[in-house]
This record gives sequence, C-alpha cells and structure tokens, in this order.
Amino acid sequence: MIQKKQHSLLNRADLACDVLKKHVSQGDVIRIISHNDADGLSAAGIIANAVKEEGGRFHVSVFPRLKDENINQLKNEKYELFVFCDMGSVFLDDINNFRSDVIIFDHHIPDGGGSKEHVFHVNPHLFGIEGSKEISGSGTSYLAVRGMDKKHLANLALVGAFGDMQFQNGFIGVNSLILDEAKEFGGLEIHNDLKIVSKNSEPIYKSIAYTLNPGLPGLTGDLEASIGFLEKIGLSYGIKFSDLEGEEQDVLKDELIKINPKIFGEVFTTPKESPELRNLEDYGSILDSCGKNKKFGLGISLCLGEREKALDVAVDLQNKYRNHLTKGFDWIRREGVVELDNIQYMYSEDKIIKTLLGTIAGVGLSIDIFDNNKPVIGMSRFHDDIKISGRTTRSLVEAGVNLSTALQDAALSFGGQGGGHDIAAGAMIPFKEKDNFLNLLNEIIGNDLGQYIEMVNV
Ligand SMILES: [Mn+2]
Repeated sequence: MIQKKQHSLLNRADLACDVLKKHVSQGDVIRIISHNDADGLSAAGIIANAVKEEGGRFHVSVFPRLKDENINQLKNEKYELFVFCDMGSVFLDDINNFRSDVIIFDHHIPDGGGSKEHVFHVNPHLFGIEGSKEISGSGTSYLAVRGMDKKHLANLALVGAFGDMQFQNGFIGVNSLILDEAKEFGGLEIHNDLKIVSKNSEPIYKSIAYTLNPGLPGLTGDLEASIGFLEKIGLSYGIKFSDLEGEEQDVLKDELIKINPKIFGEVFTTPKESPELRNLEDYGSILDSCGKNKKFGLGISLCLGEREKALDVAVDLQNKYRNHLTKGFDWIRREGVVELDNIQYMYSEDKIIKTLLGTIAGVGLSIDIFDNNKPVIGMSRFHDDIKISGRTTRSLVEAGVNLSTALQDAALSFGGQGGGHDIAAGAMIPFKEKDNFLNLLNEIIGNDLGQYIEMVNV
C-alpha cells in the first residue's frame, strides 16, 4: 500500500519527470551531475538511459564530493537543464542561483530552505521519509522516470540501494515499491540461496574469500583458508558455485551456515543479465570499483547496457580491489592492532592499505579478527595530517558509544575535524597530535561506556 507521504514524493517526482521530458523533446543536452559510488553511478545511469531511450542527449560528470568550486563552474555552463543525482540537496542555496532549470534527485538530509520555481527538488526527507533506509539516490531518480514508461530501470534503482547498504533483512518503504516493479518489469527474480559473491563468474574459493557482507569468520579475506575449508568438506575449490552439483551446493550451504547463519538468505538476480552482473549486489560492487578507480564513464556505460570489453575492464578493476583487500587482511592478521583500554587502532603508511582501513575495520569486526568489545580505529598518514576511519559494533553503540561525536570531539581538541555516524565515522588531525588524540579518544570512549560498566558492576 502506498502511504500518503509516499504519494507526495511520487507527485514531486512526476513534476520532475515533466521537466525532464520537456527538455528532452526540445533537443536540449541534459547535464547530469552525480556521485562516484554505486548509488550515484546507478542514479546517473537511470537518467541517462531514460534520456537515451527518448532519443535525447546527455553529458555526465561524476564527483566524489560536490565542492563550492564545482557548483560555481557548473553555474556558468550553458545548459538548459541540470540534473543532480545522489547529491545537491545541501547546495540548494547555490543551486537556486542557477539561471537554467535544475532537478535535484537526492536522499541525503537537505540543508533546509526552499527551492526557487526553476529548481525541482526531489528528496524523501522533504516528505518525512527516511532517506538512509527507505530510498536511495538511484531510487529517487527512478521515481521520476517511471512516468516515462521506464519501469524496466527499477533493477538499477535497487543496485544503488544495495550499494548504499539499504537492504537490512529486506527492503522497506519506497524501496519495496521499487522492488515490486523490478519483479514485474525488470525480470528480477528472488530466491533463497547462499549470499556469496560472484557465484556465476569466479571459482568458489574466491566467492567465499571475497564475501564481505555477511562476513565469514576464518574465511573472509583469506584465500588459503577458503581453499583449505573447501578441501576439508570434499569440494573442488577451482570451479564456480553455479557449476557445482545440487548436492554439493547443499553441502557447502550447510557448512557455511554453521559459520554464519546470515550467509543464507534472499538473493536478487536478473537471469538474462551477464553472469558477472546477474546478482544485483555483484552489479553494485562492480560499479563501486569503477567509481573507486575514477572510471566513471565505464560505470555509466555498464548502466547503459554496454558489456563485453567494458565489462571485462570493470571486472579487472573489481579483481584488483579484491586483491588489495585480501592483502590488507593478510597485513592486519600478521601485524595485529595496538590495544588501548577502550579502543584498538591500526596505523599504515602503505599507499594501498591506507585506502582500505575503513573496510578492514568494519569487516574485521564482523569476522572476529578484532576484539569486538572495543571500537577499531584505522589511521593513515597524508603529508602532515592523519586520516582516521573508525568502526564499531551495534552492541557497543547500544552500550553508549557514539563514534561520530567521539571522533569529532577528540579531533576538534587538536585542531582537526571529524564526524559521521554513531557506528562508522572519520576524522582528520595533524600528524604531530597522533598520540594525544589516541589518548583523548580512549578516554572519551571510556566515558561513553562508563555508565554502562558501573551499572553492570552494581
Ligand atoms: Mn546514495
């Protein structure tokens, strides 16, 4: 059933749809601006597909983060319609000053303030809908092209939702509406199966070792352990999961469920798609690799249906990333973390590991390579600064830990800055304050937990 607030969002999207259609029919080149992650690339892909199918033209630019200078430059470009995807809501004030029509499809919390007549702001938060769980940037973009008879693009909207980690034991809110349309118009199928990655395209030992969500303790990030595990249960490790006999698949299923029951659940596939992209989560991870490697055009091409060579290149990028991550896990298993009373931290100057510390921290907590009773802090040096990525567990958050405020407070004390979410946050501090920062953070987390510990001691 569609709720009233969802109706209001859909109505706003329909307005945007009319604007988009008008400019395409006038022959205007549609200027698309989007974010570099899986959600942003899917969002841009949805709009680009719709424009292309209507015989229109577009020009896409992708940014890791929208900056003032980007906005200023865009403002001076001579286009009749700008479409911002998965970003833009916090720049509403500046975007109001654009001379042409603008559509914003975003799901991040807006800055407040209204939009001028020529700015069409489509954002779930404007209608009381939670944009971090109920709809992604690509979902928001999709809502506008539904009205152009483009419901076959619903799959791509879910690719973005997966990329944004909006699937938590199911899709809710507007995402479930999009899911229904993907089943009806996009050929999407759902069945219960093992949630290991690249089942149709990689040998099983890689499918297992490269599975990050849900994590498999003892196997995730460890190719050798995966080979050993498969040999022990009598399966040949070098063939694809999809090529195993039914009975063999059942053996593997039973053994993996013993390690983590969450490894069995709903899997979303488009059977007619290329093997590498058949699973929507795999599709999202390939787009993510394109984004991380700044191959934005490649990501958009995939969304537009290009396969063969483009797909080979994208899969190579994904493999490169997976290789790096495996090396990162080898590194942390070998080196271990430094333990303080209330936090544990790792530090690297390696140029590859530096970029992976957030993922290693988050996934590491789910596969028991860290002490689950302390937040994990990743630190890496960038010139005279240290970049910090912190991750903790849901149960520590419930016990009082808030990494966002802890990292922010500790960083501000030493001339840095920080923030994020209670469970995952980041900061930047001057290099020379490394030890002072760690001591203060250790104290803050101790205080966060203090009340809880006293209660337990009583
Ligand atoms: Mn997003």
